[in-house]
Amino acid sequence: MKQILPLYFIMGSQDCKLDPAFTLTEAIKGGITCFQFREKGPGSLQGTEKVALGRKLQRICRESNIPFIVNDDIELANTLQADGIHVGQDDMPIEEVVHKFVGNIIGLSVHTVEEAKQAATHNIDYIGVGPIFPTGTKKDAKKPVGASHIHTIRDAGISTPIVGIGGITKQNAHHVIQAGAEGISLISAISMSDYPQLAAKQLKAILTLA
Ligand code: 3NM
Repeated sequence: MKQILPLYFIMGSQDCKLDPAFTLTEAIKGGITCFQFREKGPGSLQGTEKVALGRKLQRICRESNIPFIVNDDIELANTLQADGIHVGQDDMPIEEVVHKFVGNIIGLSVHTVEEAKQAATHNIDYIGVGPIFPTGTKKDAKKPVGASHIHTIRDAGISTPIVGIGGITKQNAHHVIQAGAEGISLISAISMSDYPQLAAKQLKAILTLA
């Protein structure tokens, strides 16, 4: 997990300023360590179009040995034989995900220390803690918790690998790592950039310095 989590890029076609396949290819050149396909919310593709884009992006990840994780959709994750699945608190119960998903990586979004404790009792590979900072990408995001929340979760004795999520940019990424997270996960800082490769490279450099 320590190699997979540092620069975890999440994206769906609805998040992209440029072409999704181009954006992902550039982000990989820039040094992302993991990719999550999150085709969700207003403007997202459905049905066969969603599957086709998933396949295309998975192929790009495979060529560069980047883990390909599917957000929320267990059927798609199994159809594509994805490397992992990521679910939120309101998605399918985590016991069911652990039982039904045949790939290897399972990630869960948590907001509170209690949810992080619960996650630690299951076979979860990492937790996504957020939103750390205000985000405009997820319309129903909860109140930002701040980077110190990651410290609080660690102080509660939880050792599950953590990625921070929500509003992370090159200006604030170091706070997330310094608070004890194994990685940063983000959408718009790369997907909305005119230069996704450069955006990823700059974030990667910050991780090395943090
Ligand atoms: N989940 P950006 S915040 C997908 O708090 C997602 O669980 C969140 O997008 C959570 O990097 C978020 O553009 C959006 O802020 C992250």
